[in-house]
Amino acid sequence: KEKWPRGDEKTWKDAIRGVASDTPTITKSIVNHVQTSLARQPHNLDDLGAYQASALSVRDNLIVNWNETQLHYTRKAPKRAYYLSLEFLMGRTLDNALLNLGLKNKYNDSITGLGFNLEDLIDKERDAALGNGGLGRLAACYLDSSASQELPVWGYGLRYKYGIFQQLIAPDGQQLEAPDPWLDNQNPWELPRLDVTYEVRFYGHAERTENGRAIWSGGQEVLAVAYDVMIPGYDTKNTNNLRLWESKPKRGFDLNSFNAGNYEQAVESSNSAAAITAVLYPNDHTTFGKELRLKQQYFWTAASLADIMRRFKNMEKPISEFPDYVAIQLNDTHPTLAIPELMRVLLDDEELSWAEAWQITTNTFFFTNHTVLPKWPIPLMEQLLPRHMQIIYDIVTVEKQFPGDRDRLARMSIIEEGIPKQVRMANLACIGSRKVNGVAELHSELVRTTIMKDFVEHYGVSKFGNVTNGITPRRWLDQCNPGLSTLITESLKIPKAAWLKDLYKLEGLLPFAEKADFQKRWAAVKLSNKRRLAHYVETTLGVSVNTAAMFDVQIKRLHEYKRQSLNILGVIHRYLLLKTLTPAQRKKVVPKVVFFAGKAAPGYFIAKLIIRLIVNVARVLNSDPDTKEYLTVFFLPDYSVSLAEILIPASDISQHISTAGTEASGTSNMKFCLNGGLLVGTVDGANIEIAEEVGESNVFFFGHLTPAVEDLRYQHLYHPVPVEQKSPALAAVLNEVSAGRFGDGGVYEPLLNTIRQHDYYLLTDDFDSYIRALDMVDEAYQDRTEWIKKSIRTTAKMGKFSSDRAIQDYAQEYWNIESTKLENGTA
Ligand code: T68
Repeated sequence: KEKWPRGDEKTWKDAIRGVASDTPTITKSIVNHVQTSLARQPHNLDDLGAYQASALSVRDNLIVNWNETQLHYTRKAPKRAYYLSLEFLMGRTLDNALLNLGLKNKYNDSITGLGFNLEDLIDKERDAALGNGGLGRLAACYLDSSASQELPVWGYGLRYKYGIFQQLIAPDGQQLEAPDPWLDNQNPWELPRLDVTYEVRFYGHAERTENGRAIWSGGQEVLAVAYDVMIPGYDTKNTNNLRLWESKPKRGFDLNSFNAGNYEQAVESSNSAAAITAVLYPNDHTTFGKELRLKQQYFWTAASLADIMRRFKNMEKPISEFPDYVAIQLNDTHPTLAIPELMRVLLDDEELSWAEAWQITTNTFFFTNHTVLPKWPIPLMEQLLPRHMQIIYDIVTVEKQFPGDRDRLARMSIIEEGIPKQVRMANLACIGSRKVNGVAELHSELVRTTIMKDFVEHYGVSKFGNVTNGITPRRWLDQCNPGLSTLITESLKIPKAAWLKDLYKLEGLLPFAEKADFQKRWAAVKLSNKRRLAHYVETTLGVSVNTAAMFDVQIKRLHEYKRQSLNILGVIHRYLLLKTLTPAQRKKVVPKVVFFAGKAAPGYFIAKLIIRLIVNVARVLNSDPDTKEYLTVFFLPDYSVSLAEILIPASDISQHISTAGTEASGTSNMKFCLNGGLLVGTVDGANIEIAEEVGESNVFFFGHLTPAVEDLRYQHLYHPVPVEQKSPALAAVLNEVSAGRFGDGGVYEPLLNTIRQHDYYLLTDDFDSYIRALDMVDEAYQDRTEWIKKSIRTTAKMGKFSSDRAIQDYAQEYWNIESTKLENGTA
């Protein structure tokens, strides 16, 4: 081996920089970046330039820690876990990195000294929005918790050139979509690793040879290029890695065509390679049957597995020990192709027997179910991935020892008969994994008793667990609600890091719920957060907001099952009631501002119609002189992680009102409660566990329970009862909409018909109890002191919902990995 370092050791050692941790060094580093990295002059530097220079300076610090952590992991060679997710909804990085590094105050001093305002610079950063919603944001929280707990966990995903679309709302309420060119201003938070590349093949032919092996050749080959995103832990030097793949043509372009003068042809193949990671699919819950989507899934799993395999091989251990060093978590069914891909590598490249390969594979993977079950049409799979289809058929043949009747066999099969035949990814993921889990108690129970019932009987119940989701308290309290964070630290009289790393310590707030002085400070923080939101609304929508009113918030993807429709119909009901009151009577009503935000999948017609209704209801209510003092509605366009950070701390009440049994968990419910907002919700997903923690008296539950849902749907289909009979209040609301009170009623007919006809999401069944729950909210809100107590107690009981707890569950019960702390100067 070569001597290291080359040249004189002292020369190197003296020159190697550490983390810039004092104000003069930080200032120097920022100015350096202004001058050299950005090639800009101090006298014409704007906020964007100052943001970029500050970000580059922080990035230098992250790189120092990241390098040392990676070297430390390589030397220690612990078992590692890999989190495969097609989505990482990271949001902004600067503020989070400063807080995790513990350098926010110092950077603030430097930046102030240079004549800028740190909060303004933070606002210049574009969100990294490489995800649709809960599933992608969960992945981001889990990375924060893994690094903060010094666990050797890497994320693997795709580096989409365009993230989730930008949402615009036309004056008539229609959602319009624009691209999200988030990389246009350059991205200081990633390190291009142009030397880390893998070739990924599509199409071609697979020819079986001997011993179950095959040679896969021909087709198209594209290159996967690694980009590394540094994930700083909180209050630790450990800095983990998120590796995102970009697709590139294997050769710049087709030289033969180019030389023959056919330039279009020459660039075509390079375009099709680049297309793979061009854009995030904006459909949550449904994206199947699309060839490009299947290409994304294979491209990403193949590159990630090749990278994992290379790292494992560097350790020079026997291949049979692979599962002792590698655990791979599949975030939903999207990465399921990793299972046949690992089999392909072990069979065709490593030349293992089927039994050896299957043993390794089924001890490596873990599968989390989040939602419905996508399938892939076999003709498409056969064409794109011929070798994987062979392996899937072999898994079907070899693993077909499921006993029982033909119906059960058919249900458990990886292949679904029909035209065309389909591959059931969830069944494949279950059969190929060591353990399967749902994301909240109720959901995991539904996985065990319905979705995977036959598999539970076959494998035994111990293969099927639950890990209730969690959220990182660093971003979702300390970062988004600094006022509350400071109040908590001062009151608990322990260092901030102590409770941020052990969220159960918030229970220490319980006695303060009774103290008048603390209640006052708690309420003052809430009010200042409401003012911050009001200021945002005023600057973006140009209208003023009554901060003395109750703030009621529903922010999530637009979906029929999430029932934003129930909320807006409830708002109309409240409005109609207000209109019947005398001015004197109105004065007794709790004034309320209702906020909505969320994107609809571009092709989801009914979801877009719901947005349109909300916007038009807002237009009518906000300009009605009789009522606008008491009830206003806002639809805030272009919901994002950064917008959530403003909305969540400002809420008095938030709505999580999915039809029972449809929301796997929900995670924003946890964020609101952590920030002292109370919940209105159905008995669904993690709402149930939140109520268990904070006590049912602090949650406003309503609606039918999961076991009733199936029967009610049956009734709607076969014994429908008119809305007028079931809920006269709802019928009155629907009639007002039809009659054109909020613009042309005809526009909304398709939406109203979903309710009047099969009412799959049971709005008619739940409407009256929903209204009663909101009445109880009003009543409780009138008693300000009691309300503040509820708010404090809610925050105090949120310990369970830290993503640190969730990640500990995965590390211990699933992955079997341990913390590997980077001590000062370890590496
Ligand atoms: C969500 N799922 C669940 N899916 O709906 C939510 N799906 O209850 C849960 O809290 C959260 O996962 C975390 O477990 C999603 O967000 C998707 O976004 C999605 C995207 C593409 C394809 C399928």
